Amino acid sequence: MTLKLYGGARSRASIPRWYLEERDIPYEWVQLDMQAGEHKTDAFAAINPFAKVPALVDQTLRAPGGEPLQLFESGAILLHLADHHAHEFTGTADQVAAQRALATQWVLFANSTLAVALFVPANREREFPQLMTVLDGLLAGGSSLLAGPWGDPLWSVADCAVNAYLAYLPVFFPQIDLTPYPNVQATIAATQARDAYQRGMGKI
Ligand SMILES: N[C@@H](CCC(=O)N[C@@H](CS)C(=O)NCC(=O)O)C(=O)O
Repeated sequence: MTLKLYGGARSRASIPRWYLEERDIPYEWVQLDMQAGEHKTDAFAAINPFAKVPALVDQTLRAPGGEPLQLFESGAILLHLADHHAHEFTGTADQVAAQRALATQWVLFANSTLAVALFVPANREREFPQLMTVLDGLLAGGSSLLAGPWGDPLWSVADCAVNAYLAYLPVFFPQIDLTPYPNVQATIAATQARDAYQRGMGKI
């Protein structure tokens, strides 16, 4: 298999796994037993020296040293899959550059701003309502965050990155009242109903 995705149960590796399932990209899933410390072995350190999942080994490309490309950070993996394997950014060179820039913006927003607002309790109180209010407006009508005249108007790597975190909300924070954010609630329901989400991510 040319793509190997390393992950663990209930880990962020489900996010790139969802993307791979959504785009029908063949891959091998390597589930590490993190309880048993399998992510802390020398063998895995050769793939991600920081001993965290997800990590991807892509045999279709070579790193500068000649070895197969190895990537860590879920956002970097998502953007690589979208760009190189799903060919998600299309059109003229300028359109591709704009789509790639916007996709990068949303993936970094999801993994830094949104993730920190959700998972760091102090930030959750301070930042959560403002972020949710803006997202709720942007998600009105069930539109893709990268909807536009080019690209897939229905679903994109930006939606994968952001909606994965939104769908974490009822799982990890069932006490948070989402009724002030009906479009976020609808997005979570629509996300959970996607077949590829259930295959890739539903096991969290
Ligand atoms: N920013 C990283 C976070 C990676 C991360 O913290 N992964 C967790 C699982 S969700 C992990 O491997 N933790 C194991 C450890 O820190 O020992 C990403 O998005 O990939």
